[in-house]
Amino acid sequence: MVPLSHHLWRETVASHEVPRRVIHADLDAFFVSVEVALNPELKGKPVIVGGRPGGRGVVASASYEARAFGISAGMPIKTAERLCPKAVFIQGNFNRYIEASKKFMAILADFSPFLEPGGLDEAYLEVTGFESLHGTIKNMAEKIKKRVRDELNLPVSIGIAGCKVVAKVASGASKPNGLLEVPPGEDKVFLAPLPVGKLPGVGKKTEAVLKNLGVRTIGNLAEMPEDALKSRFGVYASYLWHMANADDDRPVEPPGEVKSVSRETTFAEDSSQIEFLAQTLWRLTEEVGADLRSYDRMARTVNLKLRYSDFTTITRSMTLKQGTDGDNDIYATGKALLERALTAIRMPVRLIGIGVSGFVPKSIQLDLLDNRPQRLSDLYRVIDNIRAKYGFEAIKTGKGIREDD
Ligand code: DCP
Ligand code: CA
Repeated sequence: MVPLSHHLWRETVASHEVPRRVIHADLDAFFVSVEVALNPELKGKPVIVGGRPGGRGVVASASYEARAFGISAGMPIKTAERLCPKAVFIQGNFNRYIEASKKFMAILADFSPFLEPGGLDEAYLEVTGFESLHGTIKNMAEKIKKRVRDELNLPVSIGIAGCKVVAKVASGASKPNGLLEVPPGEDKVFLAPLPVGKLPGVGKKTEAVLKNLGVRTIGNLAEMPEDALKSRFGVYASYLWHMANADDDRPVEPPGEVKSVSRETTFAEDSSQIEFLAQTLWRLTEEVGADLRSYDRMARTVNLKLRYSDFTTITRSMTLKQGTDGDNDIYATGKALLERALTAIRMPVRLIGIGVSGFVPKSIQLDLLDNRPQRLSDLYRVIDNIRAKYGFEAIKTGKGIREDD
């Protein structure tokens, strides 16, 4: 499905006066639930994922059975052990959670192309006008819950409302393993009686300040004059007040596509030395190339940025015939641009930067006579992998060695 541009789509919906519907889905006791899914013996027990027992770590996730003992995320493991000595303590495995997260997001993406992850285990879905596909939005939410249960063996709570903030509060209010729909037009009355601490963004500190102002419920906050909040909360006041009033037209925004990659550095001392500038350029190019390859993209345009000692800043770019993801190509183009710029403006340089843009899909180069591009691409991948494991400094290629090394 090709997603329509969000604006086009929202306008179409608005013209039909379909009430806006937003889903917020959040996995229950995420890290713990992944462990329970792998080891069903843990089901129904107080389980805690966090640092080693007896160690200095904190609780990352606690099962609802553990929460009954007063255990919560962020609490030192030692305290949790005191509150519930018989709890099962698990150190956890982050890779497992990443895997589960990917599968969870993939299921959600089957229900709406307008998906905004809010972390590993939660996401918003814009589902306005999607009723006809599933009967009702509530049916749709039930289907999501069933797929997450059947395919991942994980419990998920879902809130449905007319805006993001209310959908999120609703999913929280429905936990664990809940489903709560706030009917169209009732967002504000739903929020009003809830304790103000339930509003996303209101932490313990804000809650205490609000309490001193006599604000206990979200409804109390909604009724405060916005100006009275400004003196206490500054720019944050307006956000809080609008959220409390369920006045939230923030769109569900899929994560932005990366359109360019660049690196730059400012020197301790300005320099006009071509060798030094070129070495720096190579070092920055390697980082840009690694980034580009990590996105699995090729780029056609190479951009060079220079700032001179008098702070004049120039950018120069060159577009190649074909896309590349190779450090050598990017560097050669960048260096040509650098040489040209240095001849044109004879002033010491205080900053140098290189970047690529104009991304094109990755194509395998089928050059039968010359497989050099493919071999180089393979080499860069090997280098990227080693650096990902051992750090960028683990491998240094010839051109990047600086005078001070
Ligand atoms: N997390 C963490 N440290 C914290 C809070 C959370 O490492 N202080 C991790 C572990 C959680 C995951 O993030 O499993 C998701 O955080 P949530 O706040 O959504 O908490 P849970 O999913 O564990 O519980 P629930 O959503 O049911 O309240
Ligand atoms: Ca969660």
